[in-house]
Amino acid sequence: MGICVGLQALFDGSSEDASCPGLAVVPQHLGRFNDADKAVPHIGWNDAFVTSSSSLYDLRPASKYYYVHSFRCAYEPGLLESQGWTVATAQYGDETFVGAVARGNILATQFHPEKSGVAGLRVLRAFCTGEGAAALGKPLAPGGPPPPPTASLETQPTTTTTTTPAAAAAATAAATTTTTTTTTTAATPQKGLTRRVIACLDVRTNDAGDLVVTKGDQYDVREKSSTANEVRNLGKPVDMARSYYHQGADEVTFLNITSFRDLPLQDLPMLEILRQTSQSVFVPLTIGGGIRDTVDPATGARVSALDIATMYFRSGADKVSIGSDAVLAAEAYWAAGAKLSGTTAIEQISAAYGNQAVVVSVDPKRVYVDDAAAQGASPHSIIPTAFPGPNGETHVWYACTIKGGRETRDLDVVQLARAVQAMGCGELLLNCIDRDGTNSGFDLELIRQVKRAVTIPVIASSGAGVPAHFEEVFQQTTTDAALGAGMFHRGEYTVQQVKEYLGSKGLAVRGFEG
Ligand code: 1PR
Repeated sequence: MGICVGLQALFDGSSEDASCPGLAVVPQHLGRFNDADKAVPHIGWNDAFVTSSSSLYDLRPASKYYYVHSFRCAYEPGLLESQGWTVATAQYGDETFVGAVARGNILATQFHPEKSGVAGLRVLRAFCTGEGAAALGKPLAPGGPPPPPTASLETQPTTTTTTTPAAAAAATAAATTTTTTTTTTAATPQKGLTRRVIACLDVRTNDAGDLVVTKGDQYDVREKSSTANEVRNLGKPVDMARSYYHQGADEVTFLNITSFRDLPLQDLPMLEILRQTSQSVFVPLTIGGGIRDTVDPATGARVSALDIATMYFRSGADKVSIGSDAVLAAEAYWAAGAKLSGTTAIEQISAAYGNQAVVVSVDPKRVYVDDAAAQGASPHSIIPTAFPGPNGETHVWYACTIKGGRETRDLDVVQLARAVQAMGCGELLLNCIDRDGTNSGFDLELIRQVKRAVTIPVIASSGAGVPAHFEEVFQQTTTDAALGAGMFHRGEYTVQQVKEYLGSKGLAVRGFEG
């Protein structure tokens, strides 16, 4: 069985590296997705439709599977089938590509079954039990394929989250023994890539030494209502991640928000959080915080960003997210005349694990300028804004910050985005300090500006307060995904409610299969 690049290795070869032949088990060549009209890598939940009405390791037409890749086998109708392969396909933009192939005892999937929730676990079970091989290619039972889930949002558990730590703990405990309700909206699942909804957990140690999920207002995570001014505690990371998985979150992101000052090597609880989460949460996990070259203060040994990323991957992460270090690397890139050094964390990690494994988390802040200044010789990408500054300024540029917004740099988001894409970053997590925790909606002007600058996928983040904000960002920008934090942590809305809302507006979403 081959998964993702494991499928690709079975082919003749790939334009990814012309000098490296494949195993040639499947006689076709792979090429890169065309990024003229869509973001590449292709990241998210898409179909695996069997091209014949026959069985292929329990793939189901109403299910969605998680893909993350830049290279693909373009589907040529009938070609592989004529050689005895059973084939499943998916569509991205105007390209139809091979999502899975099987013949004899060989199964290869371009998607990640281990990250595709219950739909993916069914494929693994069919492979491991031998049932998939035994049924391969046989006509499906009379009545067609196994009955599709009742809705594009299927049977889903509901959970409650609340604001106090004690109640949050009770609620997250309840998440493991959730009440099940059946959703009956949006009866026809939509084809193609779905809108990704991501739950983000900012994690840090509180004053009592416990690792907690917290949430800031414009990055300030300390309670203002109490005299103790303690770190806001919204619950336990693993329990909350599990709860969001059951609500249908398409990905879960952990940001270790104080690791710019603490070395993750010594942050074993964070690694343990990843290990525990990946045992029961079968969607992609991203981890950010402290990924940079550093020195272990205990031993004096140099630890590379690649070593730290490797540690995170081995603990269950699928992607690592780089914040502060990416800003410094981008500054060096432009100072060197847009030349790659080959030594940055982004370059090293993407060379070892692929572009799709490297996310850059951006923490930009609005800098207002008036029109006259906008016409001047500023090196920054200045745009008009519908939200004037405190002195009526009509234009804005977005300055990158480091160390959790504590330090503002003379680098704008467009400069950062272009530099990190050149270095091999596969996706941008685009926060906005001005909107963070405000519940006032995403900064659409920022998102549009960054989307225009790059071809890699962008995750819109900061400001979500109601499900309509997700609809707004998907309808009014070309963002590839949208992320929420506070509205989920405070129990105001569930991920499921956001998806139901998007579904009711005609946007394709993945339903949770329980
Ligand atoms: O710089 O590589 O060590 O990474 C540190 C990481 O920690 C960065 O990704 C940075 O964004 C994050 N971080 C640092 N300080 C904070 C903080 O809040 N004080 N959190 C922080 C960033 C912002 C979002 C948040 C959205 C959505 N969190 O991820 O989840 O704004 O919030 P909302 O929906 O409630 O508005 P490094």
